[in-house]
Amino acid sequence: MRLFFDPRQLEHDPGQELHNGAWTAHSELPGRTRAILEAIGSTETPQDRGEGPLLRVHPPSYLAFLKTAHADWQAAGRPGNAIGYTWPVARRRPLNLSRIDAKLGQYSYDAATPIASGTWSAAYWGAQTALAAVDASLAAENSTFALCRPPGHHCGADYLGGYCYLNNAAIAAEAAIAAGKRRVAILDVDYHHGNGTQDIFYDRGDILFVSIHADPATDYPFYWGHGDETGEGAGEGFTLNLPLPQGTGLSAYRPALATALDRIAAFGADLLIVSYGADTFVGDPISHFALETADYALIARDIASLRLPTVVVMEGGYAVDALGANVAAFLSGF
Ligand code: OKP
Ligand code: ZN
Repeated sequence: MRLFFDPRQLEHDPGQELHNGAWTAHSELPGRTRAILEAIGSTETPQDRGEGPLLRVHPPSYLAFLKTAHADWQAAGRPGNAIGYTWPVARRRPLNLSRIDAKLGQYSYDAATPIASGTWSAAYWGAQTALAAVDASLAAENSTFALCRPPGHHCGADYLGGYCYLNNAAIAAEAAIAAGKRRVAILDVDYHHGNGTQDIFYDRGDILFVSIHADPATDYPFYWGHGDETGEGAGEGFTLNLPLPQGTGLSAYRPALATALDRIAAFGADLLIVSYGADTFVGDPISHFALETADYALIARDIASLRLPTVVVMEGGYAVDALGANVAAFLSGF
């Protein structure tokens, strides 16, 4: 299995997040990635495929915002990292906004996702890592791992949130379509619903989105990931959400996985992209499922039984001491 990673992804260090009314240490640390690297051994550095593949998902205005947000924040004399304080919930529409605070509200949906000095570079190279993995999977018709950081699945076409700035899985899916693949399936097995990925492909019939996650009735991102969200227009029936209660362990997880895999098999995908989060682990500090390290090998083997070329894209996982072992167990299933 070829493994891809770019060290520039470590330059992102969000520091703090606003959580439950207080500044707390940010869970999405560079040390997460170092722990994974130690467990999986050497990786390949992606080539630079430029901004073209990112623009298949994200509009130029959003990329322009991301690139300069931290510098704009500093130019406004602000301390720390850029974060919004007001959000256009009603009738959000394209506006030519100049103030950094206005732009932050326009292009984000939460206060957990600060933009630091290294954020753009890290997110850019994370997306390049995903693109390198797709190309390798398509060329050899086998499975690859994209060690992306920061994660991507909460990020929509033109908004950041949930620790995510560029949607790596969506960028990978669009690259496969651009390379001539007709149908791409995305299986999201992070603890949290991949609301950004779902939103990007909600009206698409050629990109299936299937997600197993904590019930949004109790867990972030609250507003999306409910079972009655099934897609719209040409995408009706091409979104499948399988929410599970807090406390879920392997015995309840596996039947949901079987349902997800049946849907993917029926879809007839040419390529599978797995948004993999190890925050379903029993010891995860911000999550509430009960999977064990050894369970990841079983889950991955179930997924691999689809016999599809598969790109595993790293999303969350915050139990840093167990993260390397959890990722290695998952990859062993391929
Ligand atoms: C990113 B990924 C929990 C606060 C949750 C945001 C979570 C983002 C998760 N105490 N805040 O899906 O792992
Ligand atoms: Zn997560």
